[in-house]
Amino acid sequence: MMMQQSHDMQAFKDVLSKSKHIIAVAGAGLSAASGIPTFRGAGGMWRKYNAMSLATPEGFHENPSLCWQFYHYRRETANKAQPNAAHNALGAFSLPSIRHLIAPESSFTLITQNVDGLSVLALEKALESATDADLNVEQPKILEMHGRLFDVKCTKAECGHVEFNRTSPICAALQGTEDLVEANAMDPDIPRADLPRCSKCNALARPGVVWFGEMPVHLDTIEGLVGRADLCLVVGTSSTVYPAAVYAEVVAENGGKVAVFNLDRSEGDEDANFLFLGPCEETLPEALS
Ligand code: BJW
Ligand code: ZN
Repeated sequence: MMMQQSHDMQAFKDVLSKSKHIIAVAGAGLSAASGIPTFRGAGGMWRKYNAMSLATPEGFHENPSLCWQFYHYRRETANKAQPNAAHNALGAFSLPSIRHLIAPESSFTLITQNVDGLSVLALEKALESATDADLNVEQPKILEMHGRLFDVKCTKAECGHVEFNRTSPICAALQGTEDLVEANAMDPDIPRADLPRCSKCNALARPGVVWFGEMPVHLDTIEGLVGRADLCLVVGTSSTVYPAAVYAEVVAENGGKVAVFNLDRSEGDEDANFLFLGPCEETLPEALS
């Protein structure tokens, strides 16, 4: 029998209140209201820039100058951005003291594909009003599966040094190049010696994000959480990039429920139990309150 899809917020809240192992799988739409461009769709970055030159290890090694300018631009944009109401709703829901009023005795982890760090900032803000019970929770609250924009990673395998670095600009040679990126007129010739270097061994450094063909991070933990989840919220993702694209499907196959929050239709949303079309910065605060 065909499943009837619901758009009823109260019916969703009833399911939420009975769920015990809740996960959210988020994508670029979560940060759209914070002024961070998405990748696909109208205005998406992969419409204007070549993903294969900028978001693959091969593209980086071919031309680290172009790649670093793109990630410098992304760092500058993220540095100026603030969490929006959707990040804040997820941040508050991560605190047991708040969540247990909505979904008693449940666990919750946010699995995000975003690299901008805004969910972490929102959680830090929520933790400012946390109770002791909130602080003692051991389970991971946020898993940034595509890495972090502000991690800078050594390209030398023997070194492997990774450093969290929010410096703006990350090096003198990149200063002002964000305007060239905006105009899609990047300079392909910044000498390697002038690009970010490893602070330990001085080899060329790279952004600490996960590119196409690379293994996402925290996969073991994520697979464990997906395997036991009884509710999966899919927030602001086109659900076209693997492995994140399959998590909702796995939860559904295991008998769990899926709720999609997206501005527009997305891959596989016809199979979700709940579909809330609209800006997640509006739908999510209502759903998680
Ligand atoms: C709103 C909104 C609002 C807007 N409110 N909503 C063929 C078949 C199957 C797989 C493959 C294949 N060929 C290659 C692969 C593997 C590849 C892949 O999936 N490719 C596909 C393109 C086909 N995947 C990989 O290589 C991954 N690694 C991997 O598979 O390792 C092997 C392995 C893993 C596990 C088990 C076994 C083996 C790595 C993928 C790395 C992706 N990297 C990027 C760049 C990261 C760094 C950076 O940020 O620059 O990650 S690409 C880009 O896409 C970025 C994103 O995280 C990712 C997902 O995009 P997202 O978030 O969904 O954004 P959009 O723009 O697509 O969608 C935004 C959505 O928001 C839209 O739906 C809007 O409607 C919505 N929206 N405003 C609500 N206000
Ligand atoms: Zn190094």
